[in-house]
Amino acid sequence: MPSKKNSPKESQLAGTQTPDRANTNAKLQSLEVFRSDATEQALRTNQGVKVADNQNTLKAGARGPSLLEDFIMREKITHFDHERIPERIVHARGTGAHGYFQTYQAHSSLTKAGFLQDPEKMTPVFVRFSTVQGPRGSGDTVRDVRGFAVKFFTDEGNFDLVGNNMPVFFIQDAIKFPDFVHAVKPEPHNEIPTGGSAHDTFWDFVSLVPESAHMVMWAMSDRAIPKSLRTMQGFGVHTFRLINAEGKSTFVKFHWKPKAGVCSLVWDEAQKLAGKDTDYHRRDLSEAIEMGDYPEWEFGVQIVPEEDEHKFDFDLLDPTKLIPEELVPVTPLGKMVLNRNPDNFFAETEQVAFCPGHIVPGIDFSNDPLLQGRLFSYTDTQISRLGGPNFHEIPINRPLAPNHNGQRDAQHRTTLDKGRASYEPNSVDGGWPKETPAAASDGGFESYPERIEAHKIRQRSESFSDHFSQARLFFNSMSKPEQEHIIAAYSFELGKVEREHIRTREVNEVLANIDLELARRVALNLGLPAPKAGTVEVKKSSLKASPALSQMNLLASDIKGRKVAILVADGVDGASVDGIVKALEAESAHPKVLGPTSAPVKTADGKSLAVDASMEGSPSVTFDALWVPGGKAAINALSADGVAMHFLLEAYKHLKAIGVHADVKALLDTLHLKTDAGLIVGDDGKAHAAFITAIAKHRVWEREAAAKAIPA
Ligand code: HDE
Repeated sequence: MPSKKNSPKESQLAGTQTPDRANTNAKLQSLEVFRSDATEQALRTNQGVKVADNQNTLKAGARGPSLLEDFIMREKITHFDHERIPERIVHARGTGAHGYFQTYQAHSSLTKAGFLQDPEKMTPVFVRFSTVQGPRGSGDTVRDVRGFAVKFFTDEGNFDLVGNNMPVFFIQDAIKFPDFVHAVKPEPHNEIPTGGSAHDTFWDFVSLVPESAHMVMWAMSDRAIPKSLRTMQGFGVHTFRLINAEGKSTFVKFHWKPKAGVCSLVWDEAQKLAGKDTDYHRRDLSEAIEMGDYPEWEFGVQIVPEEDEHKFDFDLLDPTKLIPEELVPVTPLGKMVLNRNPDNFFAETEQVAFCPGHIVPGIDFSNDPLLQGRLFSYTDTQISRLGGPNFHEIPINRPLAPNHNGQRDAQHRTTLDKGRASYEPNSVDGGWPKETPAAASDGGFESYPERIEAHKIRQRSESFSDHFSQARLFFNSMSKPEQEHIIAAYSFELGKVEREHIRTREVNEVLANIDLELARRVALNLGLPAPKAGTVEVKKSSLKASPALSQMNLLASDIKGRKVAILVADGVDGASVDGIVKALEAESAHPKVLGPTSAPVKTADGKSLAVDASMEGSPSVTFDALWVPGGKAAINALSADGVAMHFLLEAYKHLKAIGVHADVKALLDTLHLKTDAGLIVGDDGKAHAAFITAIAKHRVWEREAAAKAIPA
């Protein structure tokens, strides 16, 4: 369990409170009158009547029939009968958190957006992370793209940046989205598989639609099995515009870079976690916030001046392309900190309604045809999901900025509009509410007056026709272990495809155009004939590799927030446990003492040592690293305990840092585990330091070949 509890108010108000910060928080809190607290309140009906008996239905006699007049029971059951709302068509499984955004400085040369001007200002945000394919109850750790949607409650209205943890997308035109989603969703006849893309219809579609090649490569990479939501990058994907006070437009791509570094699960671990802890990612996020380990991201933009729009060997409007950071580095704008868990999952995380069309003055769209389609889809889908056009009145969606206009009525309207005029212009209400002319700052929203002279046609731009060069760039930018994981992922997924012609098409017509060796290896694993070189002439990318794409280059240098299991049993050396706990806590990591059961164990010197959990209840897949302290009797007990042995073998197989007391060496030999850069034997300060260094490296990649032989 998390140790340092943080009440919502405390955590929201955490940090040095400048008057402005306090104001922002106070303003938010004062607007949150809808947060209901039942402490010391009587149980009442929805009509406010106090309830005397919440245990028994009104009946004719103790053993008689129930009476229709029982309005208390009827109200309660009727409400219950309607508790569910439709889940999101995609991104149904998600989790959210509150926090704030703070700009580093005024970015007035780029944009007039108010929340990007004053470094003292804290703009409240609500973030929802999600998977794409699975339903609401599906596993967190499946191979999938992750949604990364941020709602900024700015003083000038809500800005929703509805992005993903990958910088590109599967398709180029919104009209293909229903086709893509139908293909990736479970097969229609048996609704299998839940949460994944390893099935015929997905691979049928993507092997027929080569524009998906780049994004499929990302989905087969380690990015699709993130270690935690806190270790994911976020991307706005499309090119947007920022507009400054002079009306000057600049193209940008939005980026979120996590302070905790970028890292992933290994595939076997991800699969096991989907069963052992379906809630692994949402639990990690909410516990981190509870413990005060507030996740933090740097917000940045890649900036492309208008005049450079056509200077790249791809089209800025094509959402299947990224701008390599080596060509245009990310300029940091500010930071986002998540510091408050929702009080109510349904009211906040489920009812939050994002829309890429929610922008504020200083931000504008590009003509990316995928983005343009999204501008329609999100509001439309909320109308059926949230039951009408008033979803902006649901507390979590309400802007902090006032929102007076002539829109009235419809289902679930909660605002009581005063005045007679629900039209504009009017004279009966003094003309209010009135338009605000666009201005350098604080003016009304004005679209960027882009000049367009064109024919009305259904056509894909020729500049969107290169589908393989960035997929190749991505593969070439990966480290050896990352490339091996990609090969394994294609082999695993295509191995689940029943129709051979689909497997063959993906290998010969897609993979062979990306990289012949990749295609050859996958073909070998599938028992297909060796593919010939691809027939598509692939544009030469100006870069051989983009190091910014490899997660190996994106690790954090510290071990802050990492979870370390310490295995104990009766007879453990108490001082040995103390030593490692102190060393880890000094690095702000979270050691957890695990015993054979949840009961305390006896140390070698007869003291009682409380354990945080049992090894079975907190399996190795939920930890970053493992330590086995000294104490001969304890080591003997662990050696005879299958759960403990499995724990050790599995941590080794998943390439985690392991530190053991010298007395455990014999056991390592029995299990055929060889010491390496991440398997440290010793119990002194030097061993502790080596262990901490190994944890910071995240995985012991050089162990991967040896780990394959481990049956765990
Ligand atoms: Fe979405 N998407 N999407 N999408 N999307 C939805 O909106 C859609 C796309 C993304 O946590 C839906 O409220 C179309 C790209 C996220 O609530 C729906 C197209 C990116 C979320 C919808 C796309 C995204 C959604 C379902 C192609 C990354 C979850 C429920 C034109 C930049 C937001 C809802 C949350 C959700 C439509 C493509 C990200 C159906 C038509 C590209 C993070 O409206």
